[in-house]
Amino acid sequence: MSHTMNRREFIKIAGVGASSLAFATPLFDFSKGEVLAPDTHPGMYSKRTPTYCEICFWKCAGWVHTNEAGNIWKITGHEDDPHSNGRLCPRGTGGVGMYNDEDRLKTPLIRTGKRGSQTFREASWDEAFEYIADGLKKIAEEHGPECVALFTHGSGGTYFGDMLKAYGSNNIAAPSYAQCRGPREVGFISTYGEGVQSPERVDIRDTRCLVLIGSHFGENMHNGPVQEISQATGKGASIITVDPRFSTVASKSKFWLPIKPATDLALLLAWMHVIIYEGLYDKEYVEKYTYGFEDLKAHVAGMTPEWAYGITTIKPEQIRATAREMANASPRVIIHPGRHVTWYGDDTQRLRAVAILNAILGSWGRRGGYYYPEKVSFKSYPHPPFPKPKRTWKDAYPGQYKLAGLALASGICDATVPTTERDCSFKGWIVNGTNLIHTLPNQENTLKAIDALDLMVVIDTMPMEITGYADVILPECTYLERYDSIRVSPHREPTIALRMPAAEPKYNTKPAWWMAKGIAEKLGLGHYLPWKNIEEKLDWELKQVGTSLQEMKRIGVKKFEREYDDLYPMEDLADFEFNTNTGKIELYSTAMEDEGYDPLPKYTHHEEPPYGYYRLNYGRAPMHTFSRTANNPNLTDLMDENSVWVNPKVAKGWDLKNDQYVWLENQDGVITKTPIKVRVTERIRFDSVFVVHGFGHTNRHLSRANGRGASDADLITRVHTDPVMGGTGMRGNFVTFRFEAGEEVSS
Ligand SMILES: Nc1nc2c(c(=O)[nH]1)N[C@H]1C(S)=C(S)[C@@H](COP(=O)(O)OP(=O)(O)OC[C@H]3O[C@@H](n4cnc5c(=O)[nH]c(N)nc54)[C@H](O)[C@@H]3O)O[C@H]1N2
Ligand SMILES: Nc1nc2c(c(=O)[nH]1)N[C@H]1C(S)=C(S)[C@@H](COP(=O)(O)OP(=O)(O)OC[C@H]3O[C@@H](n4cnc5c(=O)[nH]c(N)nc54)[C@H](O)[C@@H]3O)O[C@H]1N2
Ligand code: SF4
Ligand SMILES: [Mo]
Repeated sequence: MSHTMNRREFIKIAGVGASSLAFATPLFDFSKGEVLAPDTHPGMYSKRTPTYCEICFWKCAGWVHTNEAGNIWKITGHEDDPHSNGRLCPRGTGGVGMYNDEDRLKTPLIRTGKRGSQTFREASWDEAFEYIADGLKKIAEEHGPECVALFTHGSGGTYFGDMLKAYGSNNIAAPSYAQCRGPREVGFISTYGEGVQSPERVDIRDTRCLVLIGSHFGENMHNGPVQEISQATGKGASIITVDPRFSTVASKSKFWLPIKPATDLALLLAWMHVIIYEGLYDKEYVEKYTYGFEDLKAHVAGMTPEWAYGITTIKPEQIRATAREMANASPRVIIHPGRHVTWYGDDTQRLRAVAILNAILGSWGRRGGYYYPEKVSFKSYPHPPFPKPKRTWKDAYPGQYKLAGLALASGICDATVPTTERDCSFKGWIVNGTNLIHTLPNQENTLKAIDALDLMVVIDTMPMEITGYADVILPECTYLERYDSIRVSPHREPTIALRMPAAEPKYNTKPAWWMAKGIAEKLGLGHYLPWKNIEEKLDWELKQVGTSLQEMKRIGVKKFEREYDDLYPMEDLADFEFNTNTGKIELYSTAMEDEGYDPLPKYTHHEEPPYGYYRLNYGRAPMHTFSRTANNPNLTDLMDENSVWVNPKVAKGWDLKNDQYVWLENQDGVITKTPIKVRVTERIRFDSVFVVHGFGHTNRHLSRANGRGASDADLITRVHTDPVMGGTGMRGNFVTFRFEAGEEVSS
């Protein structure tokens, strides 16, 4: 029997019934979506090895099953893992497709033609490392090592990060900050002195009311919350969804508020108004824990539901009814902070408003609200202290983005484009597991930056848009073929998980730790990564917490006792000092005030689409994770292109028909590189269109993804940068329809 699953077998394992597949993806039924079929192939496998999933950043722990021939044939969830509870989402199950993808990068490549011309020659690992080390040494001599940056999203980043720090730079940026959850962390830290973290510390399981502002769970398939939403609604919890689009979860909600895009802050302030002026807030909690309540009360005095109606198009009685719904559930209510929150440039302030609303309802530190997670404190293998860099990316932005807690991927990109204002720009990029061309807004700017580089190294598993611009491409083996760092993430119970190889790496591919160590050695910096191999490193680290590599290979996931027995420290109003300037939950933020930002969130008006244009809205589909899965044979089988959602009124005006292909053109005259299918649907407002991110690839080596669907990233040329922390607001772009292709883009 072949070890590669056919479509029917795959669907069976993913638990996606044929009937739910008959619906378009957004109707994915998450109540039974991720249930595993029992082992239907007795005797089919001889072995299972532990892993954690790399298909998205929820990092579910699971088991990789290999058959007698040593081939991987399925992946299942790990029953002891709080991220997966024994069940994987369809993407996680489909991870096998990543291993089997015949388009994978197969050997190191060195560029031979012009940058971006996609002409490479095969190289040995030694040759590739030599090339990289030479390039890095030259940059260090001419400009200083601080002119090299690492962009990373994914597990291997730790190793390349250590290599970079040993070299003398700490410019390490992940797009999951400035293009994703950065504003949320800053908004919550400035309110509670702590961030939301990942996995989010929301106690959905025990909530009575879940408020989702944009967060489109069910399409956003993060496993834990999707499962907990089913649990909570099963116990009678209500959901309030605020979304201009009728999302999957909107269809399961008691209230759906189809808000006018870009106006959420007005709704949040009006909710505060109702809750405060109707006396519905948690008075004891507010009294005991918060700072600045009277200021907040005065601030929202005029922000009535009638005021907000004019802005949001949500009727005053709807605003009141939903505010009361939350208050009735209080403190077991969650105004969910969302995850991808870089929308309009005032995102930290919007997330501050979310944080404040939770505080006045007393949900932080309470059951059914926000819990206090714990993680295993994990020592890493000893190494000499890294040299101290003389400069960091922040020096490029004096007086700006003062509350940014992590490096900005977009900030480093901008500081790579040479200008006369800066005396030094970035000269070298190491790009690991992030397809920056589709990930950063403003592609033209990204390409300008790349063009100015002396060295660009890309570590990836697949030939993507970004690999096309590399000087050196290092092919990583997939997560199913390698060890990585131990997963240590905060949860209700501290838990660790092991990833180990379930099969030999295919082709001439290698794991990140091996590459980082090899490059460090070529640079004469091998002593900073002093372990012989990863097994030795992991075993040493695991022994510090009372386990071992041998034990973890057997059990995969290990739970630890909590150090503090305080999952809900504010449940009974016990004394608590918050890590803020005042030691209180700061409704009025002194940290924001000290840095010159508004201490209380204000509504600001955002530009609306001009006549004939529609706001470009984007999101997720349950079967895909952006670029990561674009070419995955199991997942392209389930969804192989995206479509543009168009309201029937708009479709009529433009005479658009279902399944017709069009191009989208934005306010700056930029046209999608590829055409996209029209989907006429009432589920989107007349002022917006919606596309799923992750399609419209142009790398011709992607046999399944190339030219399928269109990319929202092509159209995000306008960026509204958050002054507080540098997040890139990407939803202020407007598009119109075109019936022919733009001019061929030269590369
Ligand atoms: N299947 C799958 N799941 C994923 C991912 C994936 O790629 N695939 N990616 C993961 C990652 S990295 C992240 S960050 C999360 C992102 O997931 P979320 O945090 O849920 O993403 P958002 O972009 O906040 O939400 C998208 C929704 O916001 C709505 N929206 C657009 N504009 C507005 C507005 O002005 N106001 C309001 N209220 N809503 C608006 C859209 O209609 C859409 O339904 O998903 C994660 N889960
Ligand atoms: N236009 C637009 N831009 C966005 C978003 C959006 O919705 N629309 N979403 C934003 C959000 S929320 C986020 S989190 C970011 C995500 O942005 P990215 O993390 O850049 O996401 P991907 O585009 O999936 O890039 C993943 C890359 O990693 C590679 N890869 C996969 N597995 C491995 C591996 O094991 N090892 C290595 N070395 N490489 C691997 C894939 O082949 C791919 O090239 O994008 C942000 N940018
Ligand atoms: S949610 Fe799905 S894709 Fe993400 S880690 Fe879990 S199984 Fe993998
Ligand atoms: Mo994200």
